[in-house]
Amino acid sequence: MKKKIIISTVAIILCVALIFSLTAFAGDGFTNLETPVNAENLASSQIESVADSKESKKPVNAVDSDTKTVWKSSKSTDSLVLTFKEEQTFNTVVIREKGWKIKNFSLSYYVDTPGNEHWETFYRQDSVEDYRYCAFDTVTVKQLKFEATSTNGCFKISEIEIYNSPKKNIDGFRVSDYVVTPQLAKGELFNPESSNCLQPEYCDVVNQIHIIASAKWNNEGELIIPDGLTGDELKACVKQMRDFYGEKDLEIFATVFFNACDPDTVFTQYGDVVIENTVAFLREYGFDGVSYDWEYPNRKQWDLFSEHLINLKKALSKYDMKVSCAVCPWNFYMSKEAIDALDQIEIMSYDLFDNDGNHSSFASGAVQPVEYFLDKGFKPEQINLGLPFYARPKDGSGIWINYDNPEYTPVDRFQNYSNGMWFSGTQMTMDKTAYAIEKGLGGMMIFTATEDVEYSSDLSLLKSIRTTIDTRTISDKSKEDIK
Ligand SMILES: [Ca+2]
Repeated sequence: MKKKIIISTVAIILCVALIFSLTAFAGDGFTNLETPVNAENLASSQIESVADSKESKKPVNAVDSDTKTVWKSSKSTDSLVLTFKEEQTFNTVVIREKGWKIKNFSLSYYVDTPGNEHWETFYRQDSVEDYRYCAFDTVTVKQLKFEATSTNGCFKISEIEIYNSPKKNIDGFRVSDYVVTPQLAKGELFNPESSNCLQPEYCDVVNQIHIIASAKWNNEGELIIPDGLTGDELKACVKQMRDFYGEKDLEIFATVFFNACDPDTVFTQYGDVVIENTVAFLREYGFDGVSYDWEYPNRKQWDLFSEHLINLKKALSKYDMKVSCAVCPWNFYMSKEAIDALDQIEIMSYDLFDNDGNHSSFASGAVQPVEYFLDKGFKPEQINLGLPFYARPKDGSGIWINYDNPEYTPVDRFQNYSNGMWFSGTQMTMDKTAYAIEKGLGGMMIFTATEDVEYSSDLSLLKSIRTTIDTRTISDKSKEDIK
């Protein structure tokens, strides 16, 4: 999370993030990433022919199921036409690029209606960057065209894969959002006059809310409700949110900050006290769990923090309450025991600038962060992948633009770059959500839903998440409903 809450901290770490991101994303480390789809690759089994603009033989290297062989384009913009033996139905394309030359690409199918023959573009996005997972509504076609429409020169495609990904049987896919206490306390979230008012459909998408900052530690290990809010008001806020949801699934977490104390003192002198106080606080105010957002522990503090998390989870288990952390894909030293103790993490997979200045591309905002935390030992189901509902400038400067800012909101579902700013647009949001489902992740995290456009708009990011879950998953619960 973070953003405007602690912009100055963000600005300082930005430089560090930039260095890490450039280092982390500068190779072709993910070209061989295993595709998680449980389906046949139609590009290897059902292809009759494949041709580029020069009709050379090399294009076959893009569909030979060997990531070491590549099709190298003969010019900076080029296309590949894949013709199936017969019409194929699919909803997913994976593209693997060696090197990072592609800056815009599209997918089209051929419409052979007599008198109206043409290539119909149904998907467009920006960079490929090693591994690009593209999710879309099912198409049934005889020919598919991949076209790189803007590049930094001749490019190399090692594989194009095509799948008809079946619906995954998932119950309880999490969608977490952050709300801030001032918005709650002022009643903005439920005031139709306010731009921060939650729309009724919010409850159909978001099923977990983290309230920032419900409390801060002081140096005696007490949990202090921040200025501007009384205990009764906080209690009322939690109740109001539950009333808003009625019978619908909802978990509410108290996000706790360490910025009003010396955490080392609390850990070493009040370790047991702060755990007792946390349990009491969560029970008193009606929370389902605690979520930490510590940006950022130093190396030694990671050990103290890890110990705290293990002991806290033990104490909260008695009450069936959860422990969660917002985390960044670098400088992460949590112990394996603490990793196992956590119920979930929210990956802050944004503000991570790639070579194009995109702070949450598919590579920097999905592939790299997910692999990072799987590699650390998290189970997929513990992970919530973060989605920014805001843009950052290409130059990485300290500016945040809300998605619903009319001067910047993308004009169609494929657009991520707008007026010098990088968003994760509607299609990108679908791709990341579908990828998370495919990888078996526990869910998504949003920062934050109040920045979305109206739910009725085709550009609504919340709606994009909902649509992706509906088209890519089926739950035992919904199966029972069908019966
Ligand atoms: Ca190949």
